[in-house]
Amino acid sequence: MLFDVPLANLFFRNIDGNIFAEGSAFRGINDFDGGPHGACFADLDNDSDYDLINGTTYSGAKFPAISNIFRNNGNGTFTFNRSFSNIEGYMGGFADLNNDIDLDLVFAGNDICYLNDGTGNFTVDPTIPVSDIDDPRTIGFADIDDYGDLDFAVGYKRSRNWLIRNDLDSGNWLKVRMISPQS
Ligand SMILES: [Ca+2]
Ligand SMILES: [Ca+2]
Ligand SMILES: [Ca+2]
Ligand SMILES: [Ca+2]
Repeated sequence: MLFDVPLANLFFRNIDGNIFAEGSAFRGINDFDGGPHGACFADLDNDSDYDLINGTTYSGAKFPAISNIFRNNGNGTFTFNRSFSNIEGYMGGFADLNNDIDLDLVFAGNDICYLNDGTGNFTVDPTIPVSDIDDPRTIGFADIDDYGDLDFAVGYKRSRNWLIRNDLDSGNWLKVRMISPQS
């Protein structure tokens, strides 16, 4: 998938080996607002299909900074669900931040996160202690302190990078070490 300016928003489906067909209009995702860049697919509403969010980069009369969620109709076409206005960052990332088995949302560089109610509806929740950010680009999640919750890092182009530790004190988790049978 490719989003950029001045290119149109494009969706490429692999139809035969290294042959791709563009089908953004057919799939209902060609009408993004803003200067779209990062695309992230994840199952936001727990119905076993991949939904989509696009990140935006900058605001202005021509490209307002609006990120949109599109839900998968179950057949590879999408329906617009909701927008997020004035969002920092090239992309939104999904991870289960509160260990309740649904995917929550953080935009790279934003100072809030959004918690999922399990059906793909997001509400503003814990603040994220970032400051003096400039041009956030990307976000990645991992349990870096081995406490059973997902922490994350945000990469910036024009300011220092941030590593955010999740101080979750609720929710259940189990870490399993898989050991293959001895032959
Ligand atoms: Ca879904
Ligand atoms: Ca769906
Ligand atoms: Ca969650
Ligand atoms: Ca952690």
